[in-house]
Amino acid sequence: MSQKIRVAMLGQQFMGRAHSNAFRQVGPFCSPPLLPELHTVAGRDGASLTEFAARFGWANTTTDWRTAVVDPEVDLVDVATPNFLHREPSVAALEAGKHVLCEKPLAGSFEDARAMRDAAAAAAGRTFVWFNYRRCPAVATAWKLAREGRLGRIYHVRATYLQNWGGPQTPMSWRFDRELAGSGAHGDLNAHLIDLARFLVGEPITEIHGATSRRWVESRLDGATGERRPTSVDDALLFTAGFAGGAVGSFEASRLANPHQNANSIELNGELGSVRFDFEDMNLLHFCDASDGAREGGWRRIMCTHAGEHPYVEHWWPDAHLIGYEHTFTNMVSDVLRSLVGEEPVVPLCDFADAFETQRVLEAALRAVDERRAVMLDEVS
Ligand code: SOE
Repeated sequence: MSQKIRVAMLGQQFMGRAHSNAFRQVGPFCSPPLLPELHTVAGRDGASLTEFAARFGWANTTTDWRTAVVDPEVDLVDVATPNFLHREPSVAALEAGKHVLCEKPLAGSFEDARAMRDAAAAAAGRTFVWFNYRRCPAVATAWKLAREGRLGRIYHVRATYLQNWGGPQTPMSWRFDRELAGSGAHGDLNAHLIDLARFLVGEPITEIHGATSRRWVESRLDGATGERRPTSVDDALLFTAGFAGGAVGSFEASRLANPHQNANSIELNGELGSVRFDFEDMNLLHFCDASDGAREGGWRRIMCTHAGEHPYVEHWWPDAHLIGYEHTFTNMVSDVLRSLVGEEPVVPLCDFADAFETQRVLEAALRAVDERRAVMLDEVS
């Protein structure tokens, strides 16, 4: 019988649903050493919270997150709130001795991210950030190939995260307000790309060059007031980067990139091999082995659906059956629970210190845009 870990989750929107589902699925599918108990969900709107809790199986609700994060019955706090509301609850939970799981990016502002990193360094509890795409079997396979030396020295990284939901018809929300979100497509989407690039290459990004951003939609309808409100974030932000080992990288995030839906894609070209992943075909990894030579060389299409060969597949269906977005969150909870009892996660987890390194890159790119110059990462600490 696995021991329980009692969870309080803050937030009941999209990520609240994704995380709740993961906490519920992890037991039956992944047989973790600890079983999450859905203790308390906190949210601002009491009426919808009751319905949410009943739907996902949370035992208690509260509209006061402060009580939830210090509740002595809670072991782990999951922060699934908008970016401006990551710092306060995370720090309070760490000070109360809890483990903290926080939604990406680590924070909206660099200052908040720094405070969170420092609080984590001083705390007894463990920290984790929901960079869920590391746990697609195809991405984890790419990571293993890179670690086994199959790519050799990495020369190029090409990363694009393209979505199409950010047109003028999309109403105002916290995501379009720089005070609340920190940035737009950049913090939302480039955060994933930077995390994946750092994770796969295994080297820090040391310099940012050639950054530019655009905001095409200047105001949006506020559903609550019926009036238009000004937006203050980027709709797209592109930059180029250099890695410590000499690789170069290009990064593109856009919310107005028809016809892409959730095209989170990354390609690494190395001396010995290349990999390419696109979330819109998430079970597939393209791999090129340079030793195949000119006659037979090219991309191999690897369906990452074989237990024992491809990470995480053994949790799910018989070989060759596909998995989806929600599984990446469950795979992550499985690794978090294993890590909490001292077991190795299938691929490395991201803690606040690691997510802070991604936040430094986000911040450096913002400065590069604002100041129209190259920014070295050692300027950003
Ligand atoms: C919206 O752009 C969003 O939901 C992001 O916030 C997520 O992190 C990404 O995984 C999917 O798109």
